[in-house]
Amino acid sequence: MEKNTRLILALDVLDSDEAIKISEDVAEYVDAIKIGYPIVLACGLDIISKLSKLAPIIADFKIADIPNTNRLICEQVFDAGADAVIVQGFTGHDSLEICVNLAQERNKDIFVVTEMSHPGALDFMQDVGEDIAKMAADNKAFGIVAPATRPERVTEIRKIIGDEVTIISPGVGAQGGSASDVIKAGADWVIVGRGIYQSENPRDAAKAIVDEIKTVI
Ligand code: NUP
Repeated sequence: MEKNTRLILALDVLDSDEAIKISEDVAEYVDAIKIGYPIVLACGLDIISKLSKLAPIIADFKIADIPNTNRLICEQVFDAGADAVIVQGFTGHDSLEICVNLAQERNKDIFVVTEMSHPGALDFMQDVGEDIAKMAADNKAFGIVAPATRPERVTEIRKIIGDEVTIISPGVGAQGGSASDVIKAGADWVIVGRGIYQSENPRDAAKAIVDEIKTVI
């Protein structure tokens, strides 16, 4: 994934034509499109190969299973045309390692969730966020998913993982986070969903975020 605009579109829409139209409109301003359960359950796995013509695809399935099942899921998702998969870190090193090994064989990327962006992440996840970040770096994951709603945590996690591991950060806009603040805090990319696809003009919304990011890099 090339670091160019530093914006990733989270495409949580349920209609295939709408998904393609929005993606075409914003393609110039995004380095990747993140898809997840909502769009795949509504439109089918084929949507990945359709969208992959417009941008690299990150499959946000937050995989969280035993190593063998994780591998089977990653194989299906890579076969469907995704360039990267998001996995949960709390399942431990062996569940992660098998995904990273498969991704390396296929020239694909794995992102690991440390602590999520919503308030409930403080109930259980935040306490293990640093340990998960360290495990992700030790196992040579391509990147971490860390919360734009808590830029100070992104800075903490950056200290743990160093500069080799990337950080993609959701929570900008609808969840209250700021694109420029989290980039300053150490994120490589921001992930934005509703702030783009629910706006009247998704292309202008994407451009505005990219322009904001440019003011701090
Ligand atoms: O911690 C996370 N927070 C989060 O919002 C991890 C995620 N993967 N996401 C996803 O990012 C979420 O599922 C959605 O697809 C996107 C944020 O969308 P929005 O709040 O910008 O609409």
